Amino acid sequence: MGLIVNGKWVDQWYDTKASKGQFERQESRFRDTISADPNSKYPAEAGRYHLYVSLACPWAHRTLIFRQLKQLEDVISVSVVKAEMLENGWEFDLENEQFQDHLYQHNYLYQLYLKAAPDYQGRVTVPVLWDKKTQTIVNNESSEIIRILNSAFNDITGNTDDYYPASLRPEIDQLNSRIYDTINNGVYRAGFATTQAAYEHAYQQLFDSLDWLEQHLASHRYLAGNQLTEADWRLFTTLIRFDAVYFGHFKCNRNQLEAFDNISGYLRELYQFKDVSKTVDLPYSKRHYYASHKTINPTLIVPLGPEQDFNQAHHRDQL
Ligand SMILES: N[C@@H](CCC(=O)N[C@@H](CS)C(=O)NCC(=O)O)C(=O)O
Repeated sequence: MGLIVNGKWVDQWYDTKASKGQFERQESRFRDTISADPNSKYPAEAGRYHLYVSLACPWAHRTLIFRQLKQLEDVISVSVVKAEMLENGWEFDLENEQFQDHLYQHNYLYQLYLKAAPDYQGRVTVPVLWDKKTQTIVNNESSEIIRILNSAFNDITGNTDDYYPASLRPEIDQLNSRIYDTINNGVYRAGFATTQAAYEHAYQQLFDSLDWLEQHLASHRYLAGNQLTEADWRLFTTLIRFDAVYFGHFKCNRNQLEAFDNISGYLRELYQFKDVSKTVDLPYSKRHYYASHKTINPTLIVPLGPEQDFNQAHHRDQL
């Protein structure tokens, strides 16, 4: 794990000294958009764009879910990096079709960032939304990529499902903000903390939010309104990894999600929705976290448990 400094890859773990042991996520640099307007910089076209993802990463996972829900499998192609992320950051495996860079046969994801912008400085993250035509990164911020996928290709696919409806936007924005800080990024803030105080602070905020969520979901089937929105999908990618990864590896261990009836029913409903389960790979995800973060798990041993079955009945339709 590392970053690009002056055009070169430097192997370095997150530096938390300046922030009193608190993990801080770097702002994404590429922030362009794709639009239905054929005269725009990046017009929506079938076959033009490509996603680079890791199946372990909750932010990249959002984009895979939207690709699935919005029926974009034949419109946007995908390359998946290897599960392990070690000295060279995200890598491809040239020997294995499943984990290849299908466009350029790169060995490492940082080579793609340098191809897009030789002056790029900083972390090399997934997801990346790539334009095959101009050979650059359109956007590497998942919260924006899912909004692009939510609407820009509607004329091509005919799928007009809207996960960010205008009437619910203020509510969705508010939910996203709390859930991002305390849950999505909260588990990382607990896991990557390097002082006891920073860990405890993140842990408290996380479980306060999960307690609130458990209560909210007792009387609401979904987070906002009576329909699935992006707020649910953004939350889902953290919840699905919780018991298998964050509970142990990131020390988010007051209790497992299994212990929350409403949250775990909700989680099963989302897992069973359409083809979402196709985007979930927990063995790969476990391998990524446990076998990459040497500072947290020096033996790199990947635990075998827990046994989980997200296909059980969820009973959420009674709400
Ligand atoms: N803001 C980004 C964050 C993406 C992100 O942090 N991805 C992680 C994987 S879960 C990553 O690639 N980390 C590599 C690194 O930080 O060096 C987004 O939401 O798209």
